Amino acid sequence: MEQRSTACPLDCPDLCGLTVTVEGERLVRVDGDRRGPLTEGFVCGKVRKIADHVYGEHRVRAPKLRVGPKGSGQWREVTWDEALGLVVDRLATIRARSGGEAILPYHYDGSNGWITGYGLARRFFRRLGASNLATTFCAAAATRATHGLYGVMPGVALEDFAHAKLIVLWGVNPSATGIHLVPVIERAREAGAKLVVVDPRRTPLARRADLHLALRPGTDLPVALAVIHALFTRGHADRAFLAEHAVDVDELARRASAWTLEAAAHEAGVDPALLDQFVELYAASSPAVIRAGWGMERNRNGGSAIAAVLAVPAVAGKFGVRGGGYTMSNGDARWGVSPEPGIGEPAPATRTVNMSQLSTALRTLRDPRIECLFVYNCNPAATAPDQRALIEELRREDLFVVVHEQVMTDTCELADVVLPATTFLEHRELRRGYGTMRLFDSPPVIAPVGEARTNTELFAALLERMGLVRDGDAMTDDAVVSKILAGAPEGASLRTQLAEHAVASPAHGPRPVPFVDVFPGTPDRKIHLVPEALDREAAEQVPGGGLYSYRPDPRTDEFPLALISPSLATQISSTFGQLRTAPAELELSRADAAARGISTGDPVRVWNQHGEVHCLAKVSTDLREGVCLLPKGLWRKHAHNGYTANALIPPAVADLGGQATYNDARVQVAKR
Ligand SMILES: Nc1nc2c(c(=O)[nH]1)N[C@H]1C(S)=C(S)[C@@H](COP(=O)(O)OP(=O)(O)OC[C@H]3O[C@@H](n4cnc5c(=O)[nH]c(N)nc54)[C@H](O)[C@@H]3O)O[C@H]1N2
Ligand SMILES: Nc1nc2c(c(=O)[nH]1)N[C@H]1C(S)=C(S)[C@@H](COP(=O)(O)OP(=O)(O)OC[C@H]3O[C@@H](n4cnc5c(=O)[nH]c(N)nc54)[C@H](O)[C@@H]3O)O[C@H]1N2
Ligand SMILES: [Mo]
Repeated sequence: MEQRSTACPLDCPDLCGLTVTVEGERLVRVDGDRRGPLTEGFVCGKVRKIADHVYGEHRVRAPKLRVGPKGSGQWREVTWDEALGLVVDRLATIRARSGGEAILPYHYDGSNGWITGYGLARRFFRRLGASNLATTFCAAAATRATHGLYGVMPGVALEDFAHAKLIVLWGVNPSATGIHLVPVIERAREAGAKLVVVDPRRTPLARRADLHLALRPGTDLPVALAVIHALFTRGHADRAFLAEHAVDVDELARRASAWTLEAAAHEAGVDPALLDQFVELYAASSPAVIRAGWGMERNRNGGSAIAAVLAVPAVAGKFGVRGGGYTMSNGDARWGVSPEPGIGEPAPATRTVNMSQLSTALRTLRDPRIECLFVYNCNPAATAPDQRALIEELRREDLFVVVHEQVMTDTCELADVVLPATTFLEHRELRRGYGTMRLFDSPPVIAPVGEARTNTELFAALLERMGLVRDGDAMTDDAVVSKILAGAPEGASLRTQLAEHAVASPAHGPRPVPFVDVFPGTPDRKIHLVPEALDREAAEQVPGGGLYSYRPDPRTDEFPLALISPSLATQISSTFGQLRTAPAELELSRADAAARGISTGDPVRVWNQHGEVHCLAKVSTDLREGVCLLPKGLWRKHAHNGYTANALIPPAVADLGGQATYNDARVQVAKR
């Protein structure tokens, strides 16, 4: 037995250092270590059981070619040489006949690293002249809003929540999605901090909160604007801070004045007295931190909602003290290096396809139509919107689908070629946290399973076989890491830190205090409360509107219930879904269940104009009336008819960033 150090690059803010026990190059046990500030030696339940993922029956161990009709589950195992030969042949034929844009690379972040998430795949598809992909499943609206207001600037360090006197969890559920923040919140509470949760459902932390605003999904924008309006009109705005650090103050105040607390409370379906309490508590508390999450960006108003929520600490002047301000993505720590130099190829001026509208792109794009979908780090058949239409398109015999994967996902089942991929325990990765401000260089700690190859190995082989390699190209993980770290002055300090500890902090330190140690990354270093670019972009989506203009609830008499799909504690999106045996359950409020004669355990159907899901019902006391829930990340096998929440999600985008609107489904439910 031997213990080795690595880090967990799964899509989670916590970014844990890991101690991995290995016997004969095989994984025996995974524990959290203490190199990062939050992990405190414990690892989440998902990663503790990762051996079931690495060695389980669903693992793809060798390349496979489809032999029967699409989706029939008939495969022939082949050598890498044969599989690569076929892929290269098809790509070359499609490119020669229809142009590179007929090829669409399709990925999100997989394990969130700079090597597998970026890396040689980008170089390969750029050199092919393939279509570009806008990666909009997640954080697209949030990133646009944050960067519009603050530029690239890290927020409050998660470990500094311990200093806060008020913690506001706004559209975020750390009990499932970043558990290492929970003990920090508990410690702050023991020291007297108050807790507010803004979430349509009673999350585990909402149950313990001092105040829970159970608003209707998609109504964060009027609520945040009403809070801003009240801060201004009640004399709680920090005029000195705003004069020094912000622009567009009057314009924000003017736009916010459209919403009184009463009007916003009515729209959100909450008691106005609770909103009033929130304003007074927030104004009176310091340090006060708003932890903004991604639950509120995934609707028609998502971008403006995030912008309005992030404007709140500016208006109230909550920055400048440790534990005060906001936290959105701390991926905005100033690392001074980026993955781009590892690729060495600029993006071509080819067309861009929005990944959240894949069903529409496959159905309607012409000149050229998409003939090849090359999927890696992603499971769109389970995670993309408009699932029913998408699966119809993926079944097309004239669409060539390649999937590089660790396990036989729903997307693999619809592929022509499945190529076995390594997990993060089997390859090197460079990863910076988007919660904790650390950068880990995590080495492989076990031998690759079966014939699994890394993303780098796969795309290096494709570059070579298609004659696309150029002098000086980094072709291995090690060479890519060297190029990334050599790329900037800060690289030298990072290289030293990583060589010594395999973990590094940014130059501003791991716990910068906003407006003391770091300032907005906008050109004038000020907060732009109504950025022109965002205003213009929002106006394109909301005719006659702009930033902070509200689109009302899309519910109709036919489809009156809002369906949300928050994260499961047991998975990361659809990752690890193969290990879930429990069937899909639709959670309904007591009132909505009673109105339909539905009890826990009843088979139900949930439907709208996009699709239909057959599953079991669960009556929940944690949901407000008018809201139902099917979790994100379920696989097709979990529902009785092979469709998940994603079959109910419209292929529409939010007001900013082309963001998917996962929480904008409106549905009807009945007993089956
Ligand atoms: N265990 C686990 N951890 C994860 C993930 C996972 O799947 N499982 N996913 C990772 C990824 S990809 C991400 S992006 C993050 C996401 O992290 P979070 O943002 O915490 O994730 P969600 O569960 O999507 O949504 C959070 C909360 O938003 C609420 N919500 C839904 N609609 C609204 C709304 O309109 N307004 C408000 N205020 N709240 C709303 C939901 O009820 C939910 O409790 O977590 C990461 N960590
Ligand atoms: N209904 C609903 N759906 C949602 C959401 C929602 O709120 N509601 N939220 C969305 C969000 S926040 C996100 S981030 C997306 C995520 O959706 P996806 O991007 O599809 O992410 P995962 O479901 O985690 O699937 C990632 C896949 O990549 C594979 N993988 C991991 N590492 C590697 C690697 O190194 N190489 C290769 N080749 N493969 C690898 C994993 O095995 C896994 O199957 O889902 C979105 N889907
Ligand atoms: Mo995400």
